[in-house]
Amino acid sequence: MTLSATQPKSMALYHFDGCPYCAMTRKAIGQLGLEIEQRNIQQQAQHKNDLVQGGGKKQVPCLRIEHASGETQWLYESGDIINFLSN
Ligand SMILES: N[C@@H](CCC(=O)N[C@@H](CS)C(=O)NCC(=O)O)C(=O)O
Repeated sequence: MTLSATQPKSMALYHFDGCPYCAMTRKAIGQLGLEIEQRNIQQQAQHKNDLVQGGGKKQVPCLRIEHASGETQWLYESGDIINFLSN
């Protein structure tokens, strides 16, 4: 993935294996050919803590977006994540 000034500085997907919404989001990421770091909240407690502290709730999938401006956004809802990544 090529980054430009208008694109996010970095992104990470908070997820876990048995979650169907996560599977759908991971599949879309693969189909879009994007390389996004995946943070499994069941495998690493730190990821779960970061998600709850940063995003405000323990719901997955959630895409953590670090914008070029420095602002951090926590995007919940598989549909919204896929829409965001598709644009
Ligand atoms: N509408 C949401 C549903 C996401 C959802 O229900 N995720 C479940 C896991 S499959 C979850 O995080 N539940 C809260 C919890 O496990 O504490 C979406 O499409 O992303």
